[in-house]
This record gives sequence, structure tokens and C-alpha cells, in this order.
Amino acid sequence: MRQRVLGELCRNPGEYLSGKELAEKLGISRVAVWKHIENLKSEGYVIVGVSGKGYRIEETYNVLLLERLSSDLSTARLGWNLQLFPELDSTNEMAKKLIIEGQATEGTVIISRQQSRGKGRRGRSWQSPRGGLWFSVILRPELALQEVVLLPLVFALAISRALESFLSAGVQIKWPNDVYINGKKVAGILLELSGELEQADYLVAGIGINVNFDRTSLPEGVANIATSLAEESGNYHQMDEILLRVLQSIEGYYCKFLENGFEDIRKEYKSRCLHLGKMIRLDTPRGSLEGINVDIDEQGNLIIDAGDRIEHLTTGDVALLDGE
Ligand code: BT5
Repeated sequence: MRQRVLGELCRNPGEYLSGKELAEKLGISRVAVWKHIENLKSEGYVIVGVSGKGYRIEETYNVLLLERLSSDLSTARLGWNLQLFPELDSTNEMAKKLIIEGQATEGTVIISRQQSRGKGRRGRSWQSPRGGLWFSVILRPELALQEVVLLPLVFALAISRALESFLSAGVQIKWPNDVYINGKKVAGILLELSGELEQADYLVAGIGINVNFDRTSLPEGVANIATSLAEESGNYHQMDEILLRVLQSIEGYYCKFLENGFEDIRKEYKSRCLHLGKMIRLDTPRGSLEGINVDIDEQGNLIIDAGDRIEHLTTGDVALLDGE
């Protein structure tokens, strides 16, 4: 019902709807309307109530309406089951819980308006305030592990393509799966698996996109390296449009990858890498390596020419060296 209250308010942006009108439209009591509005406000929706006039919603760009999303979604595999939560610790954790409980199916998408313990890779944390798009897609591809590890690269490419349609700036990738605009991180991906190593059972692709908040609202260390779509484009973006575009793009590249493998999209992936041909340092759990990033190979490894040797590296964090 709360989604229906939101729907009515969003249908008349900038206008007041009285409690009586809302009650009549929704077939519930005025007290029930009031309670739903109070709950929505506590979830962070900006609803202004003026006595004698009624209720008006602001910041409609941050509202996700499941009914509208489902009817506008043109994907075949992903997003047919959309679940929206006001707050979760982590959408990936919720997705994994569904998998353990046997309630998971490929294409289920878990979205949360904010996360209290958003996760990055290798135990790092992901800041997830309201105004961002935080979601996880449950997948069940028949892929061997060496192919699964390519999926974050595939998704990074898909997300960068989708976001580019909302901006005049180019969207780049920092290997393996960070999405950048103007040298700052706008989106990240965390892929987690459940099942046997040989054949992953379910995969959870967690995706975080900074959409409508100012990076200065993030903690200092993160604010310096992050950006958001709103900041880069100078205007707020309708959250559901971004989600639809990103899901469509992910599905497109995912299907392409399942059919033809990574080789088919490697060139496009490389063309977006902000460090290709540049001097970089790769920080890995086993130490750091400096050199020129000369290529990305068919297995998705980063190839570094360290001067005295060529290395193919499977994991790590890329840093551009000064002057690059
Ligand atoms: C990532 O990790 O980039 C993966 C982020 C995945 C987040 C999504 S949100 C939905 C789903 N549910 C989850 O719990 N997670 C996924 P990594 O490459 O390790 O980057 C983490 C680092 O990025 C942190 O150590 C910070 O330096 C920085 N960071 C944290 N929050 C950020 C933000 N909102 N925007 C940009 N950078 C951020």
C-alpha cells in the first residue's frame, strides 16, 4: 500500500493531495493514509504536509515505483522479480539469504534505498546513503570458475555504457570492475558466489551507483575519490530510469558473454580502461608491481610490462602513477 500512496503522490508532483482525496483514491481510511505517510517520511521520503492543503512529495527522482519499473522493464531474464527495501545491511547479504532459504531464482533483483553495512571487495566497506542505487542481481549461469571471474568485467562494461547515456562526459573503467567519470569512482561491483568451485551454483552481482547525492556527504577519505552522476551532469536523475537502463545493458552484455565469451567484448572493454598504455602500480595481497599496463588478456588478466619481465595478474587495485 505504501508504494500505492507514493504512486499517487508522484503522479501529481508539486501538487498537494488532501488526505481525503488519497483515502478515496486508495480505498482506505484517512487514518490509514496518515499512518502510511508517517512511515514513508521515516523512511526518508520527502513529503510535505500542510494543513488545509494536504500532502506534496519532493525529490521524486529518488522514488522507485515497483509497478512502474515492472511495466517499463524490457529485459527477458533479469528483473522479473524486483524486491525493494527501505534499508538493508547489504543487498548482497539479503540475496545470499534468499539463496540459502531456497527462494532464489535467476533474475531476482534486490534493491535497498540505503545500506547500513554496504560491502566492497576484500572486506572493504561501501558507503551507501540515500540517493544511490544499491542493488544485487541473482544469477545462475552455467559457467566454469575461470569464466565466472570475467563477469565483473562484463558488468563494468555494461554499467559504463548505460551510464554514458545520461551524461555528456565519457564513462571509463578501472580494472577489474570500477566505473569512473573524470577520474573519480561513480560505481562499483561486488560479485559473490555460492556453490562448488568447479561450477558456481548461484552468483550475486552487487552493484552500487552514486546517483543523486553530493560526494561531500561521504566520509572524507571516500569523498576525495568518489563522484556521483548528479555531480557530473549537473542535474538529478530519475532513479528508476537509471535502474532500467543498467539492467537492460547488463542483460545485453551478459547474454553476449554467455553466447560468445569475453573475446567478443574484450576490445570494447579495453577501449574504456583508463590506465591502458599508462604507468601504473598494481597493489595485490602479495605485494605491489609497477610498470606499463600493456594489455588485458583473454582471461581478463591485467598485463604489466615491468621493464625486466611481463606479468599477467589476476587481482589487485590499480593506481595511476604521477604524470600519467
Ligand atoms: C567495490 O569494492 O567497488 C564494490 C562495491 C559494491 C557495492 C554494492 S552496493 C549493492 C551491493 N551490496 C553490497 O553490500 N555491496 C554491493 P572495492 O573495489 O573494494 O571498492 C571499495 C572502496 O571504494 C572503498 O574502500 C572506498 O575507498 C571506496 N568507496 C566506498 N564507498 C564508495 C562510494 N559510494 N563511491 C565511491 N567509492 C566508494
